[in-house]
Order: sequence, then structure tokens, then C-alpha cells
Amino acid sequence: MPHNTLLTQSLAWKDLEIHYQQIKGLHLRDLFREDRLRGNRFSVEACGLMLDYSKNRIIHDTVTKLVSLATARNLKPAVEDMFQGKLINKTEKRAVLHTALRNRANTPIMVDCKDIMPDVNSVLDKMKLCANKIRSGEWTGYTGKPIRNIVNIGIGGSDLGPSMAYESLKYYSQRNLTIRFISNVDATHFKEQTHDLDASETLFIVASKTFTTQETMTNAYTAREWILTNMQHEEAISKHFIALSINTEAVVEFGIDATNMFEFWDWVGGRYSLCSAIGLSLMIAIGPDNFEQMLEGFHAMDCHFRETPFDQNLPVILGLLGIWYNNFFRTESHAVLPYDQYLTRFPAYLQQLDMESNGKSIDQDGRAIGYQTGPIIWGEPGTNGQHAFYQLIHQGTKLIPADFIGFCQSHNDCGDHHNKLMANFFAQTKALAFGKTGDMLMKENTPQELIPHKTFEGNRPTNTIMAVELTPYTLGTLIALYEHKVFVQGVIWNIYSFDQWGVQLGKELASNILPELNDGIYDKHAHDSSTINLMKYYLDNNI
Ligand code: G6Q
Repeated sequence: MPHNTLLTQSLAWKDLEIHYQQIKGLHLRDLFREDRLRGNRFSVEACGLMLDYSKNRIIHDTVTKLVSLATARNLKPAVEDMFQGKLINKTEKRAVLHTALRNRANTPIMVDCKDIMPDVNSVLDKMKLCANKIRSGEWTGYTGKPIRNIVNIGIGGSDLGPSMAYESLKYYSQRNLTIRFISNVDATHFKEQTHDLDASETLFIVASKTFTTQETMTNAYTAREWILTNMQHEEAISKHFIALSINTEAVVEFGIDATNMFEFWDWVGGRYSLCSAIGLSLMIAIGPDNFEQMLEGFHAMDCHFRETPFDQNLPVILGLLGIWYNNFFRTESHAVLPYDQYLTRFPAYLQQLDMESNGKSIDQDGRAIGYQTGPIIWGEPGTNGQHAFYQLIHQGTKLIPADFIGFCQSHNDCGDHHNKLMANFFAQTKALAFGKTGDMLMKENTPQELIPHKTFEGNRPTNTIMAVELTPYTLGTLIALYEHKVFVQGVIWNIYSFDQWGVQLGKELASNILPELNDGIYDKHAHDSSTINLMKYYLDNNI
């Protein structure tokens, strides 16, 4: 929904600017001292997630003003436009309907005057049949042996979702199946992921919406060669390859039988595609029931986002707090710190989700933007990060808002590991918020010369997100939470969150350079002096 008023000239924005000047100096130590119930006041529970946002540099008025900004920027109708399938991805002329993939209420959703739910359900049913066949050993390879290895070949949105979710839900996976992911066009990835696999027990899932992506198609053809070398017969392809795509023609041309193709639709964006056929490898690993539990979690968060008033709405609150820091405190990055080893790939997944969606500098009206948009997203699971980069968050010169994600129960009960993990989890947000003063250090008889070095200023903002356990349902709610947070911010910044033109230029230039590298001759007139030098160095030494 285009806005004609520039964001920074809107009344709601100007009001926030004044408010920022008034409260930027407040310290969390004082805010907590003055309001004993602050922890309760700034926390919300929904869909099995508990969000405590009290350790943010806000007061009650801040939330009111941020909510007014969201209202003034027409967030509510924008949310409806997305759920109803309007063409909100205008630069690609597409609807944005990942929410239909997990529409467990099965209410009709119309695209081009047609209800898309029957197609969504029928692909899901086909995926279930396939997953069960593989899990039970009924799907056999060309030599008659059951499939034991599943290798997903895809990149970006066709890799990060399933690989992150597989890692996150490994506890629920069928352990006699080996699940691997190949994304990088670097042959090392293919070789290392296949070197110990028996081809007769291996099924490749080629996951590519377009079925033209250079990296994926290169890996897919290498996989084809690998199967043919090992099986010696073309007919083996139909037993060892599945395609997930919207491009039937290209799938058939590759040699994959159309019956082994699982379709999805152009209204599913790559980085929003985990709930589509792109999730097949995950469904094979964790089983259809767990996959459906994950969809239920997504759906619960979708409903919460669509129906809940902004000041109680988890994605809206997170989105607005992100804007508060990004645009008023002028922070550059946002850390995501899961205290669960299974969520090891979650920050990488969110990197794409957020940075590809909101890494834009032109607004929906085609104007250059004069304010900051998407932050740099980064992170690692705790407690590893504590022994690495947390120093900078605690005592560096940069303000880095962070999300801490933790669970009450661990899947792997073992001594007091989990209590230790969670003691660190609670301690870190406390230390970041309240720090340690010179007075406290003096009382501990700290040598005078060390006091400046051991002082922690505190006032570092964090959100804490907790759930009982990392189940498929919980993972669904968590992913949808961040998807919608990104949406909220995109609407307020008035940018298109669902295209990714920035990825194009590099792809085009690479395809121009490739023939030169293959022929071993570079065109002196086609490149700048730096690129020529680099290509020359490469060609001279690539012998
Ligand atoms: C995601 C992007 C991008 C895409 C990959 C793979 O939103 O569009 O990461 O998913 O480039 O594309 P294909 O699935 O078409 O191979």
C-alpha cells in the first residue's frame, strides 16, 4: 500500500523523534527500580511463546507511540491484503501467500478467482504418501534396496528453510535415514556430502522453484552423473530423483518423471517456502505428523498476527522495537542468540529472511529512502557466543539489540546441563541490562586501576523469547513470528519486502565471466583493471 507522506515527515514519526530525545538517556537500572512490576508489564504470551520485552529502553508511552506509528502506516489493512492474496509483491506482480500453505482452517483463499486450498492440500497429501513410502522402506532404488539417504539439492530459500528446520527438529527425525543438504556450487560441497553414501540407497531431491538456478542445476547434473556412473542405466534416474519446482517443463527436460515432481506456486517466495513442497526433505526426516504439527504452529502465529491488537501482538511488538533501535538509536545490527544447540542454523535462516526481504533502499513509490531499513542480522547459539563475541555486546562501543531464545525443557536430559545452560541465559540478559557499576566494584575491593575496565555500563537492550520445549509446533510459531516481524517493518519502511532484485546483478556478471574462465581467455575490454588482475592471477594458477 503506497504512502504518499514520507515516513520521516509523518506526525507519528516526528512524535517518536521527540520522545526519543526525552528518554534516550534513561537507564534500565532506574526503570526497573522505579517500576517493580516492569517485568510483568512488558511481557506477552501467545501461541505457546512467552516474550519478555521489559529489558528494552522503552517506557509505556514508547509502546503507545510505536503502535500509533504502525496504525498511521496502515499496518492493519496491509496485513489483510497479504492474507487475502492481493498482489502485494508488486515488482514481481505476485500475491504473497505462504500463509495459505499452513492454513489449517482450510478456509478458501482466492487467487485469480480460484480457491487455492484444494491444490495446497493435494500437494501436501502427495508429500505425505512419498514421505511414508521412504520412511517405511517401501521406496526402493534402482537395485531394489530401500532408500536410506536423502540429499536435498537447492540454494537460498530452497535450502536454508529445510536445512535449518531439519537441524532444529533432528530430535524428531527417523535416525536410520541420513539427511544431507548440498547448496554451494563449490564441488567440495557435493563431494563431501556424498563421499560416504551408497548411490543405490540415495535419493536426490532437486529443490528449485525456477529449476534454472545455476548452482542447483550444476549440482543436480553432477548428482545425475554420479547416479548414472554408479547404476549404469538411465532408468535409475526415476528411482533416485525427485523435483520440487513450479517449472514442469524444465523438470521433465532434466529427466525427472512428472509423477516425481511436487509443485508449488509463484505466490510462494523462496525464503517463505518451507511449508510448501520445499519442506519435503524435512517431512521425510521427521514424518508427516510432526510436519503437520509444525504447520499448526505456523498457523497459530498467523492467526495471532492477523487478529491480535498491536500492543499484544508478538510480531508487531518485535517489529516496532526493531524500528525503535534501528531508526532512532541508529543501531546497525541485531543479534539472534538461541540457547539451544538444535537452533544452530536459525540465525543463518533469519539472515536471509530479514536481510533479503528488507535490505532495500527504494521505497514503494520508487523514491530513494532517507532513513535506515533492514538491520544486519547475525548470531550463534549460546553459550558458544559468550566465549567469543559477547565481549563486544557487553563493553564495545556499539549498541546491539539482541533476541535471546530459550526453552524450559531440553530433549536431552543429562545431569544439570540444562540448568547450567539456562543459568547463563538468564545471567546474560541481566548483565546486559544492569551492568556493573564502579561502586559495586569498589565494594568488592577491585584495584582502582582496574575499575574502568571492569565496569559494565549496562543498558544493552534484549528481548527474551521462551517456550516450554523446542517441538515442531514451537518451531512453526517461532519462524512465523520472525516472518511477520519482517513484514511489519517492511510496511512501516514502505518498502517491497518480497522481491530480491539485489541478487540479480551478481548472477548476471557471473554468467558473463564464466565462458571466459572456461576458455581460459579474458576480455581485456570487458572488465576493470582490478577484475582483470584477479582473473589473470586465477587463470595463471588454475592449471
Ligand atoms: C529467496 C530467493 C532465493 C531463492 C534461490 C533459489 O527468497 O528468491 O534465495 O530461493 O535463489 O531459487 P530457486 O528455488 O529458483 O532455485
